[in-house]
Amino acid sequence: MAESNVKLLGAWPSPFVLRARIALNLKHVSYEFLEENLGSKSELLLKSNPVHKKIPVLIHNDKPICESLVIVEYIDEVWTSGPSILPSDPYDRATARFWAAYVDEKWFPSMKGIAIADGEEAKKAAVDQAIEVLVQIEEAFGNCSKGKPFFSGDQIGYLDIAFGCLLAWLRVSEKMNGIKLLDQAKTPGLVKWAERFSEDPAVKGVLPETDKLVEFAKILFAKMRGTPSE
Ligand SMILES: N[C@@H](CCC(=O)N[C@@H](CS)C(=O)NCC(=O)O)C(=O)O
Repeated sequence: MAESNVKLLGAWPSPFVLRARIALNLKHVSYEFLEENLGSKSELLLKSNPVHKKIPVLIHNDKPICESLVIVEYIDEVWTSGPSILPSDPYDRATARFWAAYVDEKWFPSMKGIAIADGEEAKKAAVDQAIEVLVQIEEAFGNCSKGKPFFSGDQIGYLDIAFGCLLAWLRVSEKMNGIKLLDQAKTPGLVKWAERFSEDPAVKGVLPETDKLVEFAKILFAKMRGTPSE
């Protein structure tokens, strides 16, 4: 159904914005995407998210909803005719929320740790630490998916979105550092899951291309380290 009253404030490289986009795609909600320049935030963004001033912000019927996982839950509750994003069972729902919080608290900082690590030794320590986190997520995948293709079962759901939005950045990290984060030996379930996730129709058109993201990342990481980019 076409929705003229749905706007998303975002930016193409943002993994958090991707969560909202995938959720809207899963529910077949059309929306207006407003690309933000984070170096010069729009009045609309500052007015819509005055607390954090961050993207994504979903604006539905002129009302702003902030924080990517809150947005995903909102989309699930408002557009009930599409497939459910959160599990229907309360225990499964609690488990999915637990692991989504783990992704934000552990996996996102791990990737950032690799990006800003200075020197070979620090980089190796950051990569080892990131792999430990991935091994935990691999175990969660086994428990949550119960042998099905996605964390949520037969189709993409809450935890797939929460973790999958960082997949393009994971590939960037692998490419820029010449490392393997997802591999057949330690995370075989996630290797297969990542292929399926990237190919899903709700994801395919919105997951940023690795090479384009690498170019963006070079500039971003140089800024984070305070050094000029090559
Ligand atoms: N916890 C937030 C994180 C959002 C976030 O960090 N967004 C970044 C872009 S990826 C942002 O808006 N940064 C701008 C800033 O920090 O000023 C969420 O899940 O929505």
